[in-house]
Amino acid sequence: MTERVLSGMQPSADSLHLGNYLGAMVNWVQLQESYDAFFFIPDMHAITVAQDPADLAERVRRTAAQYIACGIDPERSTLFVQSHVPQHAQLAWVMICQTGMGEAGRMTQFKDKAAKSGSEHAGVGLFTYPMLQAADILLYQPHSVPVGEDQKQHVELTRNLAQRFNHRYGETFRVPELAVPASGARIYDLQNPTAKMSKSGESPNGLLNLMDTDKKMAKKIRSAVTDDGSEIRFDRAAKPGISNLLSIHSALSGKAPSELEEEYAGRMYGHLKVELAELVVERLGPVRDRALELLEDPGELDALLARGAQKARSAAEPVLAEVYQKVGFLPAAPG
Ligand code: ATP
Ligand code: LTN
Repeated sequence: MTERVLSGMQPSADSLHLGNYLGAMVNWVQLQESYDAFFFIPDMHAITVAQDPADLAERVRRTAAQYIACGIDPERSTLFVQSHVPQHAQLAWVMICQTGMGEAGRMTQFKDKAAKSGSEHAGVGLFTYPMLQAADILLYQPHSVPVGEDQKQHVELTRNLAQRFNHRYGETFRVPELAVPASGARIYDLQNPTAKMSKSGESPNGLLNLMDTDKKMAKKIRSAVTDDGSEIRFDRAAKPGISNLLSIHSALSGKAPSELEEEYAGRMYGHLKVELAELVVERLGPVRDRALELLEDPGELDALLARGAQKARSAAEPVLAEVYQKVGFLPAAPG
């Protein structure tokens, strides 16, 4: 039987960014070739911070369109929206009841996000976010969960919860492996190249969006912050700006940074920027155009997501039923 993988990205902006694309999406697209892949849009996670309702619905569609435009094939992979599959919320409750206050309080993403909103104002949803994520994963019994470095702690918690449940109630869950891809590029902010590129970064020019116009993408690359000196060399500590541009180039062109150093020996920063801008536009322009094309027919997108949700529910239903039976819930009589 083909092994299964599962992952998701929050629909918390109008566009995915270059970090999401090179750090995760490119890897997902490859994985669907050899795995039974489940990719979903965690809209329930998105509401752990305030979202405008109309924006959220639109962003879910935009995220789905971008998944597909990047190469996720909805025929081959199961592509769905989290809130369309009620078993996620149902299993999340059971997971919450297995989790200790102490271990939940140690989650660094929770601590960071709670600090940002001022701990008194942080919603309880932020606290239970990792247990919902555990439910997302365990419902589908995946062999592994391809995520970035920042999600490692949540997958570790998921493994602990699976083991704890199995121990308390008898073998039920497969304990998933953590798959942080070694090849997944870590992309930094173009204006502040020691911070990771993120939707919540400080300068809009530091964030390269997949849905940006060609002109905007090129401009952001050309105005990226560079370092003192003039040598084009990969050295994360001494030359964070140039190293970031070389990483992006390397991830897009498939050339190793050392090869690029040779290619750019004796040339100026400006040359690297101009050529990288062309490469980015050449690669991401068609992705954006395809996403926009898909968004012209929201009915078709919704239908496709409905088919994905159906497939996901069929996989999730028996797992939740087993969990309910194991914890001792009285089966509801039919009718
Ligand atoms: P936030 O604005 O909350 O920081 P984000 O931009 O980091 O969000 P997520 O939705 O948390 O995006 O991440 C989706 C996926 O993209 C994860 O697997 C994550 O590891 C990966 N990812 C996000 N930013 C980068 C980056 N700068 N470089 C490489 N991978 C990234
Ligand atoms: N927390 C993840 C998104 C996410 C996820 C998941 C990833 C929610 N549920 C299950 C993998 C598996 C993020 O912010 N990137």
